[in-house]
Order: sequence, then C-alpha cells, then structure tokens
Amino acid sequence: RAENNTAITQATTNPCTMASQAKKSCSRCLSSKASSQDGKARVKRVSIEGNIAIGKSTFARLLQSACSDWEVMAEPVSKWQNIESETSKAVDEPPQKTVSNLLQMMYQEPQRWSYTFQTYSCMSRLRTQLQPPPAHLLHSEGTPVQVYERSVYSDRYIFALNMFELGCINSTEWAVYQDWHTFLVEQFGHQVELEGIIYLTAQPAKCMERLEQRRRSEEQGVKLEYLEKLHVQHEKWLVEKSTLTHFEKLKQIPVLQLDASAEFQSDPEVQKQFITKVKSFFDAL
Ligand code: UDP
Ligand code: D5M
Ligand code: MG
Repeated sequence: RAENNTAITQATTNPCTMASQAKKSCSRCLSSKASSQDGKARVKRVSIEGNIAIGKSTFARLLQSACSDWEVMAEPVSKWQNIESETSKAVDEPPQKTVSNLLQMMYQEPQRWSYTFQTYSCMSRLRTQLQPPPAHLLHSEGTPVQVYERSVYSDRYIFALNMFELGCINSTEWAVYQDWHTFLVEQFGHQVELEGIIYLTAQPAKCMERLEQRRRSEEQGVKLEYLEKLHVQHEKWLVEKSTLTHFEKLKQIPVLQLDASAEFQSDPEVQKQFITKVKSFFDAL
C-alpha cells in the first residue's frame, strides 16, 4: 500500500481571436460547407487530451475566446472536490449535510478511493459528453465544434488503466469497471463518439513545473514518477496506438498533436500558430 501511495503522490493578434473579440464567427472560420438541416449531427466533437497540468484548461480557454463556433466544456474538477451528501439521524431532525473532496481522498489513499473516483469521474464525463450542443452552434454557418477537456476514453485508457497497473485498482475492480464502461459507451453509441482529439504534449518535467506553479492543494504530493507514467500511457494510446482499446472507431480518430511546452499562455505568436493548426484540423474532420 505504501509503495502504491508513493507511485501516485511521489488575446492576441491571431485572426480568429481578433474576430471573436465580439464573439462572432471570423471569416476564416466560415467554411464553404452548407449549413445542414441536421445541425446537431454537423457539430463536431473533439477532446483535448494531455498530462496533468500540461495546460489543457488554459488551451481550452484560448479556443473558447478564439471563435464563437467553438464551444468548450471544462473538466468538472470542482464537482469532484465538493461531493455533497445528506444523512438523517431521525425523521424529525433536519438532514446533516457533509461535503467531501473525492480528488483529495483519491490522492491520499489511492487503493481505497481510486475505483470510486473512476466511477464518479467517468459518470461526470458521460454527462458532459451527452449534453446537447448550444443553440448557436446548431445555427452556425461555419464549422461548429464542441470541445471537451478529456473524455470517457482518457478516463479508461489513461487513468483507470494506470491505476490498475499501479495496483491501486485490483483485478476485480478493473473487471467490473471495464464491463460497465464498455456497456455504457456502447449503449450511448454515436452520442459519445469523438471526431477528433487534440493531444497536448510536453515532457513530464514541464508538467511538474506547471503543476507546482498551479498549487492545487490536492496535488501537492504528486511525484514526477506519476506524471511520467501518465505520459507513457498517453503516448501508447495516441501516438504508438499500442493500447488495447475496445471501441471500433477509437483507433481511427484523427489526432492533432501540439507541443505545449511552448509558453502558449502568454505568447501571442504561439497562440496564433495553435489556432491556425486547430482550425485546419477542425475543417478537415
Ligand atoms: N501554464 C503556463 N504556461 C502555459 C500554459 C499553462 O504557465 O503556456 C500554467 C497555467 O497558468 C497553470 C498551469 O500551467 O498554472 C497548469 O495549466 P492548466 O490548469 O491549464 O493545466 P491542465 O491541468 O488543465 O492541463
Ligand atoms: O486534471 C484534474 C485532476 O484530476 C488531476 O489531478 C488529475 C485528476 N484526474 C482526472 N481524471 C482522472 C481519473 N479518471 N482518474 C484519476 N485522476 C484523474 P487536470 O489535468 O489538472 O485538468
Ligand atoms: Mg484542467
């Protein structure tokens, strides 16, 4: 147990952004594609994947402000940090409210809480991926895209798999997890499919630097070794394609790899390059 615990706890000058300061589709985002009657089917779905603290949320905000045809759904970290439960001791007494922080519980006692965490994070990602696109995307004349910060796929093929390999999820939990994950993803079918993945890459040391800079209290014990393991999982899944996956279309999904080690948060030039690449990627999906 101690060993397992250690493993874990050890606006710019770009044309898109300028146009979107008024949150309109910029001319470069208006594609020649005719506005289909079935707007919902036309909205592309793309996830942003990458290691902890690589800059996914920062990148997501950049996309959100770059073009009104792009709608970003953030990862619900605050939900995992604030789980409300109610207990009543007697019928005539008001229920007592308790708030627990599942993210912290998982980092502090991974063998006890990793499986529970996976059930909750996957459920919240399913919920996010099942949300219908906002109306303005349905009526867009450009290339409307719904962008998610991570997905039900990274939950399984990055985190849950890693937890299993570290021994924080036992083989029974892993079998149960895989069974319900496959069942749910297959049941929801097209509704949770992705058309593309943006993979942000950087060396784990860079992620460590950013993680320390962010100072999220639950992650204070995270070690470089853990980020290195997650990095390998991402590479196996998205670059080498050697991860054994269970959904037919997952291996064929186009992946746009971007080098996130550059200071894209503050460098308008890098932002401009990123947006240009993302736009071409979205147009080609
Ligand atoms: N960050 C940075 N430069 C960048 C991108 C991000 O310094 O080019 C910082 C950001 O301000 C934050 C930390 O890196 O303090 C982690 O970023 P974020 O929360 O976006 O990462 P995520 O965990 O969502 O991938
Ligand atoms: O990810 C938010 C935080 O949540 C970070 O500490 C990783 C953790 N996380 C996210 N999904 C999972 C799963 N499925 N298992 C375990 N831990 C997870 P960030 O990269 O900071 O946006
Ligand atoms: Mg984030």
